[in-house]
Order: sequence, then C-alpha cells, then structure tokens
Amino acid sequence: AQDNCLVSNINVMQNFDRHRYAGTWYAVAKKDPVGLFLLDNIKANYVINEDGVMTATAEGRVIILNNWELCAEMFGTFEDTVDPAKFKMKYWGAAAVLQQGLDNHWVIDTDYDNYAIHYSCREQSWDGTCLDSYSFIFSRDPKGLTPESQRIVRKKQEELCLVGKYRRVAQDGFC
Ligand code: ODT
Repeated sequence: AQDNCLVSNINVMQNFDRHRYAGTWYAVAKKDPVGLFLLDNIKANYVINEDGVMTATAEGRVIILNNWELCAEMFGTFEDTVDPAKFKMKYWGAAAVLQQGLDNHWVIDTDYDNYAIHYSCREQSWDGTCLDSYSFIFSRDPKGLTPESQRIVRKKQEELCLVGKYRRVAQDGFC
C-alpha cells in the first residue's frame, strides 16, 4: 500500500491498450465524489473511432431536482495526455439538467476481459493528496467479479488510499 497517498504517486495501467478496453463495462462498486451523481445501474460503453480517438456513453440511475428519478444518458470525449492510461474526460448529459464538466479519467488497472479500476481526482490539496475523488470498479459481467479479480481490486484500492470508501452498485435492470 501507498503510505503517503499523493496523487502524483498513483500508479496507472502500464501500456494501456484502448482497443482492448473498448466495449461495455458494468459498475459493481463506486467511491462517490462530493455532489454524488450516478447512483446505481451504471454502465459505460467505450468506443474507439477510426482515428483512435476514444469516446464513451454511460447510463445510470440519478435523482435530480430533489425527487425526480431517471436513467441519465451521458456522453464523454477523451483527450489524450502523455500517459496512455491518463485522460481528460469532457462530459455532458442528453438533457440539460444533467451534470457536465471536465474530469481526470485514469485507468488504474485492468485485465481487459474481467475487471477494470477507474480513478478520478477532481481537486488536490496543498499537500498533494486528493480532496475530492471518485472511482468506479467495473466488471465485464453485470453479475460481478470473480474472487480472483476481487483480490486484485482490493490491493489496488489500498494503493489508492480508498479502502472502505466504496459502496456496492446494484445492477437490477432499472436502466
Ligand atoms: O457519478 C458521479 O458521482 C460522478 C461521475 C460523473 C461523470 C459521469 C459522466 C460519464 C460520461 C460518459 C463517459 C463514460 C465513461 C465512464 C467511465 C467512468 C465514469 C466517469
């Protein structure tokens, strides 16, 4: 485990291959940011176009305007950085009431076929730790991760200094 929790010390996926990452991922767990948005039944679909540019759509249950429950349809475009596993994600919703913004989008680890660990720090502290982060644990299988994948995920959560900060994300067909 990392002992200082500096954002600059976080290891991301080596030799990240966006083509193998493409396709559908189901969220099985999530660490929420300040101003929680996507609640559950979250899935993301990544597409690589002919120029190699990555885009994605995402869906999930949200509650907006105090008490209005719906399945948010979200869109994102990814800007490359010097690190192939670190992107900037510009995102917006199909409806104006949904969230929009520009977030970091890091792929911490994946085996491409079973699990993936996403991480985003929205705000860093003066001391280099993260003040506002969110993270998705993704599975290719909506029913969940294998015990082997769970062990890997647990180790990575320690490195992210986020052990105990995740909640389960239901996939019950609401969206
Ligand atoms: O749910 C929250 O609390 C914060 C997350 C808001 C960003 C959702 C925007 C998704 C845009 C479409 C991109 C899909 C890729 C998703 C992969 C991980 C989630 C950001």
